[in-house]
Amino acid sequence: MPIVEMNFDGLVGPSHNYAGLSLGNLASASHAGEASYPRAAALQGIAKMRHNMGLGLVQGLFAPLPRPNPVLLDALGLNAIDEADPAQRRLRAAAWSASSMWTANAATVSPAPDTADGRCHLTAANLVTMPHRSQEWPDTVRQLRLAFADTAHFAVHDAVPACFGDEGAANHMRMCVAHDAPGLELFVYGKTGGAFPARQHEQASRAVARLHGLDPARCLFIEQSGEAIAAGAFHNDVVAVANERVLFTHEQAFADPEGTYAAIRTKLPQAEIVVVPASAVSLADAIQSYLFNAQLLTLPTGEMGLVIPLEAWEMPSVRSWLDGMLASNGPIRRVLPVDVRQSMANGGGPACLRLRVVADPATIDPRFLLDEAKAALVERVVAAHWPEQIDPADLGSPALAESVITARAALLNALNLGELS
Ligand code: SUG
Repeated sequence: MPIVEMNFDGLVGPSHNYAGLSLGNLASASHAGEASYPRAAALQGIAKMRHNMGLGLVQGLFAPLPRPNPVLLDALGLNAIDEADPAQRRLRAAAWSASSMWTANAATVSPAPDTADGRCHLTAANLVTMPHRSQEWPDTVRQLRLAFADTAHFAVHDAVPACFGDEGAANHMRMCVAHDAPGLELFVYGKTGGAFPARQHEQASRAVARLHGLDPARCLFIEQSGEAIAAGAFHNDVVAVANERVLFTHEQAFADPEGTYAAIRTKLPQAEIVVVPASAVSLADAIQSYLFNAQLLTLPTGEMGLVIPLEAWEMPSVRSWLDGMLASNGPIRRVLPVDVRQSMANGGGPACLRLRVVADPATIDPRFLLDEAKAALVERVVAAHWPEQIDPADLGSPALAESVITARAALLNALNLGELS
């Protein structure tokens, strides 16, 4: 079977909530303290997966990680806290975060055509900049080693050391003439010193490239613009996305846009770079609408489609730019809006919710691949077990903890994934 691009979406976990934990993520900050709707959130995510399967694409699924996380609660001495202390409550909220749903931050993936040993390499992201995300990687790597257990085709690496922050595929893009051809891997890092943290460190990106055995001639290390980070682009995938020969980017995404485009064109002469100017869509509108946090997909017809959040479709500046693009003769031929509002309110659009893996589906543990019957099964588990609503003040409630733990156990049981219990 040929190697193809697959998208592995993280199922929204039963503890999905708005605790405002992510400094520099404007959506997370602006929805802090609101009630969340885990059941509706997970159903929205499954509907997106079904939508993309309906386009004729291979879809995968990752299970939520254990929450509240007993390892973090023990390690930080949070099993009995002073409820009057907001700092302790905030730390406890970290252990409840369902942030592993954003699988674009699970790992960086280099497909087999790019690597020295001809295997697909995955390095789990350490996510050290945000405490609530730094707890993810040991459980993430466990899941990756199960899904990609075939060591003839995959190598799964532990996260790079915590001295260098790594946010995974959200700060990595791959360009190529076709998914199964050797690619140009673009690593985007930030420089510290701005109003918000720069989460991706250049040395983490360089370490990942070495671990994956990439050819230095087919890698670019690109500085993200400080302006973009300060405006709320806490990951590069908030302002740029690539697929095959196309890079779709806001003009203020990179510190040196013209130099970046020139370097890409030198290494990949077939590259088509679609730049959205700030005069058409401001950085603020791009970040609020999540236009670029889109899935740019090659459809079975060969044309490219852009799966965007409804928020982007509804924003007048973005809509008029998209209408113009569709009327032109550009490489992106379809725009496909989806509703992931519950995730969006925490800063997670369609692209955050998926990890792209280019490989032969037959080499992947089938329990992680989705079809219509499995989507229906997961929907039934969610409908039966996911809490309908969580108020951030409920975090810490033993009854809620019990129902969240039971919900995940029901899912693992339904998917026959007892190894992850
Ligand atoms: O890391 N939000 C996530 C959103 C991740 C989006 N991923 C990509 N851009 N690929 C983050 O900031 C919010 C959690 C809270 O506030 O409770 C959160 O973690």
